[in-house]
Amino acid sequence: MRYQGREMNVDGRVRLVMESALTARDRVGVQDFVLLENYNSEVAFIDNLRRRFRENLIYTYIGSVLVSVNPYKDLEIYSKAQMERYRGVSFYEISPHIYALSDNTYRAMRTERKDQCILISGESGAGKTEASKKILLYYTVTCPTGDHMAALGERLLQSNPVLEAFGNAKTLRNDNSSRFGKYMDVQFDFKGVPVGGHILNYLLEKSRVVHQNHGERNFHIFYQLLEGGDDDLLKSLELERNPQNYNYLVKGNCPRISSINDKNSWKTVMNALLVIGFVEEEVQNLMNIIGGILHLGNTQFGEGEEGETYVTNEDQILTLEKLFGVNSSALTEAVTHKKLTAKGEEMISPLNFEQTLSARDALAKSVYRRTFNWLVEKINQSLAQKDEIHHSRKDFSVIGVLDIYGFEVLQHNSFEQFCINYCNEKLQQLFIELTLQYEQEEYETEGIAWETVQYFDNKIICELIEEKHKGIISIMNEECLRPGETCDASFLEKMEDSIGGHPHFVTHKLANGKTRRVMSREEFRLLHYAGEVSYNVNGFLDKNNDLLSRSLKEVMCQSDNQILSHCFRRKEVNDQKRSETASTQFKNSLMKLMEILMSKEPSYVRCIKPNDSKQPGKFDEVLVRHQVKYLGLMENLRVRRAGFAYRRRFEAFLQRYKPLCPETWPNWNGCLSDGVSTLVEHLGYTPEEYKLGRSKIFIRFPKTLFTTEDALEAKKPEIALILQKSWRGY
Ligand code: AOV
Ligand code: MG
Repeated sequence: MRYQGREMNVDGRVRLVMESALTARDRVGVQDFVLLENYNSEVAFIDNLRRRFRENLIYTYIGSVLVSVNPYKDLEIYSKAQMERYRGVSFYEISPHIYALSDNTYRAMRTERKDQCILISGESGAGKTEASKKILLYYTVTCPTGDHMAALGERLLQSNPVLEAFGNAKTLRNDNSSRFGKYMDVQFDFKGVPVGGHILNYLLEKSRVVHQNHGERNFHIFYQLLEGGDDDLLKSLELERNPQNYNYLVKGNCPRISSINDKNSWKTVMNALLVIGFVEEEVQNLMNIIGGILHLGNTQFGEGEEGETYVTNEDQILTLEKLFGVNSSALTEAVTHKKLTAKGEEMISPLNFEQTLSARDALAKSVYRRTFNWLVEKINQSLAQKDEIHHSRKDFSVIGVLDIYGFEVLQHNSFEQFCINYCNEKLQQLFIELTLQYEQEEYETEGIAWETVQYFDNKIICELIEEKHKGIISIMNEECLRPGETCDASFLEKMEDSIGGHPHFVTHKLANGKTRRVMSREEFRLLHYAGEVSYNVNGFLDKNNDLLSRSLKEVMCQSDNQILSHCFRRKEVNDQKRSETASTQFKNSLMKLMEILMSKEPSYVRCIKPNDSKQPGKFDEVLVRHQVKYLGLMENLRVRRAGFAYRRRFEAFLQRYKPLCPETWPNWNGCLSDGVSTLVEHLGYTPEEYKLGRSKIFIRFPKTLFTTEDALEAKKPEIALILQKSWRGY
């Protein structure tokens, strides 16, 4: 073997690689895209990703942004020993890693005393949730622990299996797809010890409780319970083991998946609940609810001569009486009738068959969503700082990790996909604003002339969705609130009337009054930043209204099950005010989220999905190119380079390269900027190769740096000799 190659880091360090054939750079590519010779070429960009992916190097930087490609196999790069390698080491000194980003963020929080956040984005199945778990693991393992904080780390970690059991499900895109958005704060005291945590959750896709597309499943917890729950528990819940016996679990026709072991997961979840501090009674109540939902789904109805409905399997309702802790006849009445108040008088009128089924499903969805929120609340209580007096708000800093549901295009897209994709638009917007803004600010503060880079700003799509009065959400709300007969079709018409000409909105109607034949009359299409998605409007208004009848709320708030009585409050029943629509609530919670993120120093992980078949080793170039495009990675790189490939504070630059110039070696006693000037002049840098800012040197081309590094490498033996001599007292 002989020395043939090397891998170079951005700060110029060279790792010698012994190779027999290819040079290392040929084989593994560059670890930071800014070092690509041809940084304008998408081909070169993707080629670099592919080379690295082939070598199991799934991480690559664009400056400080971490790009990650899902390997779809376990790589041995997440051990404790690996964590130690990255601990306290400068970002660019060793190969890119999620641990490097985690460590860098942690150190920035400590040294700059500024709250940080890590934003993880990418489409469904790209690896966001896995990344967020690795980050959390890194902090719980490497951060110092306080007296009672070892337990906190464990609780932080254990919150994941619980939330995933209740909030994740198998979809066509991902066997463990997050069906809720999650923002988790980890709070650190002044010594850098994690002292608390807090989770904000966003819009759970609750429609999954009652319906799943073919090839998809309900939330994991249902299958875990049936597969893993012991005989006594199942008996107490009157459940059978076979998921196919339950209406709410059969729709997707895929009860088992090879990548998931429900039995083991059940054990993990039960243990996690224990660690977090759930008591036995709470776990029993929780399972009563999960079992109850399955029984609710199996409740069947008949239709009477007058069109009224009645329950045909009374035994299910009796089981529900036990599990939900509610009165069975009150429940039956509330599912099959509605209460109306006319002229101050309360009247009861029967629901027809369809209405009864949707009342039943609305109850199941509402119970599940509220229980999920209760879980998050309980976890938050367990993660809250115990020592409130010593940790007033000023005393601690925060690292927030955002892991949301990724951009999603399905065969049939509905209200849920609309919300998920809207959320992704917002996040992309934030990325655009902050990365560009940050670069601009840095050039401005350093007094460097800035060259504008063209990029697609998705603000126009965000506005199309959320703008007051004119946006899709406003139009949808108006239709929901308008008295009289409104329906999904009238919502579509309203949109056509008011935003029909928008460049990112398409329906079957063409501007010239003709019809676009390829589109159904029930669809509207949005040209999202990440691609086109056709949404079917059926169900939009109902889902947006998200109404649960007053009678059902009344029954539920009298429940003996303590979780349910906590989730359904009498106050809500008495309150005559109409609650906000689902989309308005979601929009408002996203606005708040954006505020939280804007107040922190952001770091980014951009996740890429290498193929659609969840397979290791397969790099689907078309798919990857599409993601590189819409994530704006090329623009990101161009901005970074437009730009200078490399920037370094004067002292660091001088410290590293001063041996290359007799005037700066061994010490430079003048001002730093003059020292750097003297050094680069001696090295023969031309004016277009570099610029000096106020505190940093900016180098335009990677080649300049490579050459300087080569020179340093060549001089190393000589420097070592001099140093040795000086130590020996020569
Ligand atoms: P997502 O969070 O981005 O999708 P996940 O993080 O759940 O995607 O990743 C999907 C699957 O890919 C995981 O279950 C793993 O099998 C595999 N995977 C991802 N990252 C890694 C990794 N670093 N090493 C090994 N395997 C990995 V969604 O939640 O659907 O948007 O809503
Ligand atoms: Mg996820």
